[in-house]
Amino acid sequence: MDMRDIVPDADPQETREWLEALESVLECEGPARANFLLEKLVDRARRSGAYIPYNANTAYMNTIPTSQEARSPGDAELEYKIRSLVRWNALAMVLRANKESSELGGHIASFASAATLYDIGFNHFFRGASPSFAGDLVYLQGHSAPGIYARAYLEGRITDDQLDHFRREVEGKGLPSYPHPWLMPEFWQFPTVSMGLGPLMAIYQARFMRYIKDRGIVQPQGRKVWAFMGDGEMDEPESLGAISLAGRERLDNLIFVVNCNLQRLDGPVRGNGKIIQEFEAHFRGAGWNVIKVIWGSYWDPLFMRDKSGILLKRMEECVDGDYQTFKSKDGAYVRKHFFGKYPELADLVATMSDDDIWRLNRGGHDPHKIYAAYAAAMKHAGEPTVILAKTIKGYGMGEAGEGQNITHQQKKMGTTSIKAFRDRFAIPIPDEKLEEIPFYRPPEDSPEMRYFRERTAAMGGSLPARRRTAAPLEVPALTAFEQQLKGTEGREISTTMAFVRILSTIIRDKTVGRFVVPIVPDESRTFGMEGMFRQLGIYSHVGQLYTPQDADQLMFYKEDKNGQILQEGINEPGAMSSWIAAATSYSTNGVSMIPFYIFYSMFGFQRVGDLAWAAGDMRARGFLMGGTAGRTTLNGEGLQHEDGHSHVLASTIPNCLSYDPTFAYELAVIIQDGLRRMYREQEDIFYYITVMNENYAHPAMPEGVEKGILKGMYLLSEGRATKNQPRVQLLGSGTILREVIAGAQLLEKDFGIAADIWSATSFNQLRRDGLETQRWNLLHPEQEPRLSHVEQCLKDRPGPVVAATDYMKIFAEQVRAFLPTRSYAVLGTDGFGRSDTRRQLRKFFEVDRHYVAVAALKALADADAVPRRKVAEAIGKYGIEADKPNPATV
Ligand SMILES: Cc1ncc(C[n+]2csc(CCOP(=O)(O)OP(=O)(O)O)c2C)c(N)n1
Ligand SMILES: [Mg+2]
Repeated sequence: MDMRDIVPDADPQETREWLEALESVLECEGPARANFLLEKLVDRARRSGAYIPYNANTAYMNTIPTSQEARSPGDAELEYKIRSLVRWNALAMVLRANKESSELGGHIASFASAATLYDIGFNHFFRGASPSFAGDLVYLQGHSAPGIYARAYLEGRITDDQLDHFRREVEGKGLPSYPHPWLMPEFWQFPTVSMGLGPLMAIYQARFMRYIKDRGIVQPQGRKVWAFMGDGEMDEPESLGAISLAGRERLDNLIFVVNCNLQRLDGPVRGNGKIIQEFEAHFRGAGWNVIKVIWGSYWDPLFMRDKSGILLKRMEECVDGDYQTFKSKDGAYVRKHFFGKYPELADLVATMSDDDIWRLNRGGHDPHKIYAAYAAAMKHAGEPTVILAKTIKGYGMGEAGEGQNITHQQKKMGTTSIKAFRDRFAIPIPDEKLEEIPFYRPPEDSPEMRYFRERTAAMGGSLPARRRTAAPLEVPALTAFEQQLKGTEGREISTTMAFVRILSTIIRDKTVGRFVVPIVPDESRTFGMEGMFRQLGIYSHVGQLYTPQDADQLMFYKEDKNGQILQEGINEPGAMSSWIAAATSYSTNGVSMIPFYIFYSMFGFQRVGDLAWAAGDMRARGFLMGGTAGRTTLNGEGLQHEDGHSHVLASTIPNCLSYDPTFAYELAVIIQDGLRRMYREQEDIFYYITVMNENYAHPAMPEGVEKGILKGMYLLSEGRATKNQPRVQLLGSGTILREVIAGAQLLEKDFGIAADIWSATSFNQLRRDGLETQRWNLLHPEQEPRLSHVEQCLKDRPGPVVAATDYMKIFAEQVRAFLPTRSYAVLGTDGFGRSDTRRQLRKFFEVDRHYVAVAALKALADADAVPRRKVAEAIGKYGIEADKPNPATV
């Protein structure tokens, strides 16, 4: 028999004696002593060899006993009225939008289930920002947005007109579907609608809050991070993936609220199980304080009267599928199918009417139970808290959706349902007006509005609210990077090493150094950054409790309470979430931080693309450094590691600027300008910069190239200026620029062709500039046409254009549209990577110097500038196999 099976009570007399003994300990000596004794008993049983299965669950009841519930000091009746109005306006905005056009969509059922959870938080727990307090941070469930707008409407922060333009943003006054700081930069803080990212980011936000406190950058304020999420959302690996970090780090500044309405979009979350119990086990195992809010106050008297435990037994045996069905029916159904299972249980409710039974509420709809849970969470020290609140999806929607599988998608309601909703929540709108579904805001001097204003003031201000700027930072001038500007004088180093030196310079800077946050997944040694462990320390809230193995070495593994580095382990989504917390610190903490997240470029956008998108939406400011980049530059690591497309992915994020520099001085110019734009000018942009591990000599910066570096292309060197000599324009980026330079030498030496060489630091930026120019020209047909940067560079430079990079051809392809009358050939690394030496890989992918030369000759031959046989001659001379398989497809 499985020990977890429920066994009948073989000796009730003995059971009673044990229970009485326990009760007396609880009464006389308290719960700590009771716990001690219970643990001792279990331990003794285990030591004697008895198999006692581990059970991470407690009974399917509220965690906080009725006798210990903190009581709300608020006016429950007024709060109910206000909450009802918020419910109404949230519903009305979705229904009105969909009357206007059924294209618009929106959600009613999710907020309907969560309204009380939010309301108690806003009224009593979420503290707004003031000069002395930076504000609590609240991650709201994305598709509950209508409810949040509805509250802001009552506050007067959002107008009727705005509510009426929910999901109609193009004219400029509308409201975004979901929380998007990009679209409402003074309102929304956290984009949460991509399920799973909210919980993950909230955990790292709480940890980052502690990091800046431990490092003395901000003073302790007792701020909290609250995160609301759906029970269906918890199936995302991101949602639960970092809960052990929160437990391990004892983040008691973090509170999760999981709205367990038992449903997701298509149907039940766990029809055959109990989602609350499942979560309880996960979170308890991960070291969280778990507060279950399952049953509302109307159940309390039943629990009191039930001496045999039959009620709990029935509650335990029902699965979520049953609970959902009960709430989609009525009181009579619940009497028959829930209570009716056992005559003794049916007796318990015999004197109650069907309406009374129907009124037996769930914990997540009971303001008293929620208040008690939140109050306990606020007080709890040493662990993060999760509140598991049981609710009904579509609460109040009645026949139009309550507890029904279709409810998530329901954006329309018939007049009968609207009327029922109005009556249920006593909304003062007369029958004849119901058709219009008008918004309702009580008069300013009504008791509701006075109370509402009072509560908001008591909480220190309104939420959500977002700060757009922080004090600007005085960033180092370009001259600070003199070492990179003057080149390496023949010494061969990688751009990764150049970057580490640039980073050290910034960290040493007296003004901005302490705001730098170096973030690494388990990869510092790969990038030659291990020297920073000792120099800066790896952040740990507890410091270092052990003597590191390499303590006798110069660069030992130093963990430190004041450590500056965030070493996230093998955890790119976590590292990215830390980066986001730091990159938005100007807004959330009022202090600009300068995060550099250095990662294996293949495990960047490809792995955490959705977080990078969220970072764009959040107006993150910081640097993402894609290390070991380039499909043929990272040689031995093969298919999974060789990145030939991260720049293509980076280009999809509108406010991400990406660069593929070759030389140390380019890197210095880009980073310095990034510091200036993000931290002095406070532009909401972030950078993706690739750095490589190939060693070569770096020249000194030519004069006057800074602007070109930043715009994406500048003239690196000119071909010989002899008259009538065929000429080509060669573009290259990253390490492949060096193949382009070598290719130019071959062309000159072997074929007498002059080549101008361009360093194309950013094809992505060139494309953006080109598109903007094209657009302007389209809309201003009678004005002097403008030239894109590519055209400006190349207009007086004759000959076909050839570009080569270590990325897919589409990367350099992007500028073709801006060279309409020019021949333009592109070399790139389409296809899966493989392991070999750099030389072999570049030959395989057809991006080496020989291919550069052949491509240039072919373009010249097509223009009748050289005879066609010259191309064949080059193919022969350079040993190119004409019929080799296509690297893009093998
Ligand atoms: C990554 C991602 N996948 C899918 C969706 C689409 N989606 C929006 S809400 C939803 C159901 C949410 O269910 P749950 O988390 O239980 O929240 P509830 O609405 O029940 O409160 C889905 C699938 C999404 N927003 N993000
Ligand atoms: Mg749900």
